[in-house]
Amino acid sequence: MTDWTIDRAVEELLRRERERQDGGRITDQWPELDLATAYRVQDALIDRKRRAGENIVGVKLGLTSQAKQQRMGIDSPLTGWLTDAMTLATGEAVPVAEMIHPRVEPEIVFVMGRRLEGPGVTWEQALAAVESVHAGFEIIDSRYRDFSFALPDVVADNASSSRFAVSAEGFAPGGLDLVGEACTVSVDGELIHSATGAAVQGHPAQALALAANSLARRGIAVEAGWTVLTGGLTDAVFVEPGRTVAVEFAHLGSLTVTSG
Ligand code: 0L1
Ligand code: MG
Repeated sequence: MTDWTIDRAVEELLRRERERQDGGRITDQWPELDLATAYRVQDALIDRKRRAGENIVGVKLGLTSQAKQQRMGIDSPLTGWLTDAMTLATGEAVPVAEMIHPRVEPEIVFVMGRRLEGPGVTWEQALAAVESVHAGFEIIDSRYRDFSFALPDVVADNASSSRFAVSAEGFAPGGLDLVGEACTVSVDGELIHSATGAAVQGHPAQALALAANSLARRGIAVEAGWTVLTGGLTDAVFVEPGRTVAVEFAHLGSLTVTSG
């Protein structure tokens, strides 16, 4: 019989984040932690942050591309919460001193024009609810040693969320080929990864539909005005002091990641 509870898991994950200390998988000690309970941990963790003054500004998808799924050894997408405290302004350096082992990954980002409520949302309906499409990146910073986790662990850990940035310029979805949209990730000018929007569930709007449909199981809708990160197109790269990561999209624009 385990002595782990939702509250204890929340405390442990918040402590690791606060003290910049990673640790073992919760599922090693709490093997019965199932996905539904893991999402209750995630929601309780975000409630703690909200009580401390943070506001929800959107939702993120994770593990929506094969590159990410293969790297993490998990073949199922997941969702997590974005809060205003995670936002990086354009050009703002990543505060690596506040983090454990940050990595950056490129994201196609939607800003919602209309509320989207599952179940049964199709990718076409999802895309029709989007106000604008942006280039973006996410800084992930798992509270687990070496980013090693099972699906319930990473769900409980709010999908490794840490920071994110979104380009100021956005584009109406109608005029874009999001499947063919090309993206590269370079470190100090050296090309490390490339992909197209097809990497994200075949079409990034499929990821948005997936978010709406899976949030609906918890009675939650994707709200108008929310930011949605559709999931890393490529594997993530470490953010290291003194190095510059460039995330460049063919039509959505480019962002630079530095650390400070
Ligand atoms: O730590 C991770 O890689 C899991 C979070 C998923 C990030 C993503 O695919 O966008
Ligand atoms: Mg991501």
